[in-house]
Formats: sequence, structure tokens, C-alpha cells
Amino acid sequence: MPAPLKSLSWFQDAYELRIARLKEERANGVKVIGTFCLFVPDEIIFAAGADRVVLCGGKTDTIALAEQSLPRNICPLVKSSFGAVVDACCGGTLSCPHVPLVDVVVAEATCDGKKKMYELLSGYLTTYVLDLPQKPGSPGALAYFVSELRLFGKFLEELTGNTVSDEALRREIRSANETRRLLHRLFAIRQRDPPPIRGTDVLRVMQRQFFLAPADFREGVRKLCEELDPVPPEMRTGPRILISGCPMAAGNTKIADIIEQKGAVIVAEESCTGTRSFQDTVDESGDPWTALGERYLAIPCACMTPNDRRIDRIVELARRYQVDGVVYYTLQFCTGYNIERLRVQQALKREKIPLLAIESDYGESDTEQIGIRVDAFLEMIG
Ligand code: BJ8
Repeated sequence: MPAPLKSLSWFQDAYELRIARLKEERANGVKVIGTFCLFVPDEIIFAAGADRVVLCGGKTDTIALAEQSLPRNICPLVKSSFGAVVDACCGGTLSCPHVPLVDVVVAEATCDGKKKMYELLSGYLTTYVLDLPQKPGSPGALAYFVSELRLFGKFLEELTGNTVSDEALRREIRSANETRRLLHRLFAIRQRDPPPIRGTDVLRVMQRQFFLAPADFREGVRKLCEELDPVPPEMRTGPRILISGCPMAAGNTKIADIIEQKGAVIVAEESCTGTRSFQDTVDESGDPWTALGERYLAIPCACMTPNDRRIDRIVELARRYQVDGVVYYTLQFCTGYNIERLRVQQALKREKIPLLAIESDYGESDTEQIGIRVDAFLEMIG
């Protein structure tokens, strides 16, 4: 058995330290912001001298509590996230250690499930909603989004008592870009054939980016790249898979685990816990607000229309990572990603790239059935 990668255990240690540090920061008056989505620019939060943790729920244990208030037939990410807040605010101990660390939640106007859930969430935590245009190519969309970002900056200034200066924003943009470039380096390593690291390990690392302080996360990714770069410690074989679709929030690794347990290797994830989180950098030369607006508005989320950019990217990733097949992963009742599946399917068919569509929740009841379908898919493409 090859030795496990040392840098992976570093991430676990860093996480435990991070919780302690956030508690310390709060005791010293630093405001901590909870977010749920890639559309909320971290750069503005950090430039205001605040800190942030992402509160997207990937666990099943808070869902029953959420279902006391929310319909059952909505996305598990929405239910899990809401349940974690309700639990923590009502003195429960079910899961999320992050909720009690948060002063304010910054929500975003993306899918209907999240938007309506945030209205209820505001009964538990102070909630600020960042609006965003859902047709990013419209004339005026960028100007509107930039004005929303500036309002968000003002809100943070009032909350923290600090000014969000252009200089601080530029500093945070450079910092976030450095992380994005490192992630490009890590993902480039995965393009090797065979790749030197399991997709399930990378997914767990990517989930950490939403909790760790940026400098710590970057340090971990750097260590990982250095460990993988010179001599691969372990070579993974098996069909090469690209996962594309909904984010896999911390606690949710079900589909990735099944795919790799069945002998395939995941070489990239087109998702918010994958390439969507780092693919584009922010322009460092111009007005920082406009640069942030341009970069964030271009995130190819299925909440946006039209979303051709995402379709093109999936095809491009499939080619670049030389995949044998794509697993299109959606959370149950996620309308946007479920409907967009057909266009992805058609584009991949033109390229003769096989696709397996899996729609699932956070429970275990379909694990066996998904395993059978993954087996059949791998046999077909192998
Ligand atoms: S930028 S993907 S993080 S909105 S899976 S809650 S869309 S019903 S999480 Fe998302 Fe921002 Fe887009 Fe990314 Fe709704 Fe779908 Fe659930 Fe979703």
C-alpha cells in the first residue's frame, strides 16, 4: 500500500485550528460572514476586514428538522443548510460548528429554493441579500451588478466600521487570484495519465476552501502540488471521469465515492466545488469593482440564462482532461441543473463522449442502485 499523501492530513489539522481562530477573532470584534454561493465575492468581505465561512449544507442529519418548515420536495442542499441554522440557533448540536460563529448571513438571489429559504432564514440570523441579474449578457447587467456589489460594500462598512478601499480590494483580488492560479496548477497535475491523486481526495480539499482562511488554504494546496509534482507517489488507473453539475457541499461525497470505489478515477469536477470556483481570475489592472463584477457575473451557473458558456466549458474540459465519460450529477429537485442536462447531453453526443446522468439526494437509500448504474456505465466505456 503506498503511503498516503501527507499534505492531505495537513488540511484536517488546519481546519481544527481554523475553528479556534474564528472564535478568537470574534472575541476580538472581527465580524464573521456566512455565505452560500460563489456569486458572493470573498474579496469584498476580506477587504472590509471581516472573515467568512460558507454554510452550504452537505449532510443529511439536519434535513428532518428543516422539513418541519420547508416542503420535502426541494433541493437537499437548501434543506440541509436551513436545518443547520435552525438547529444551531435553537441550541441543537446536530451538525454545523460554523453557524454559531457567524454574525451575519449574506444570501444571494440565485435559484428559487434558496431565495425563498433565505426569507425564512432571516428569522434566525441577520440576512443581507445580494441581488444579481440572471441574464448576464443583457445591456446594463454588469452596471447593475457592480452597483449591487458597491451596496454590499457599504453594508459591510457599516457592519465592521472599516472602509472598503480600492487598495484593500486590489490586495484581496491579488490574493484570491494567487489561490486560483495554484488550483489551476493542481488541476493541471490531474490531467496526467494516469493522474497521481484520487478525485475524492481533491473534492475533500476543494470543500475546505470554503472554510479555511485564504492564506492557509493556499499553503495547503501548495504543499499538495509540491508533493505531487516531482514523483507521483501513487498512480491511479481506471476510466477517466469528469463530474459535472451541482456543487458537493462538505459532507456530501456520495457519488464521487461510489464512482471511485467502482474503479474509475475522477480527473476533474465542473461544479462550484470544482472548476467553477477558480477557472477565471479577476483583472488586476482596472477599477476593482468593475473587475469583480465582470468575473463573478461570468460564473456559468444554471441559474443564469442563456448559459452556453457552461456547455462549451464542459466539452472543453472533457477534451482537455481526456475523459472516457462524463457523470452529470444533480441534486434532487434542482430545476436549473436538471433541465440544463439535455443541452449538455446533446453537446457531448456530438463529440461522442458518453454521459451518465445521476440525480440523487443526501440519503443512502439509492447507493446500491447508483452503484449498479455506475458499474454498467464503466463497463460500457472501459
Ligand atoms: S453559483 S450552483 S453555489 S447557486 S443545487 S441550491 S442551484 S436547487 S447551489 Fe449554487 Fe451559487 Fe449556482 Fe454555484 Fe439551488 Fe440547485 Fe440546490 Fe443549488
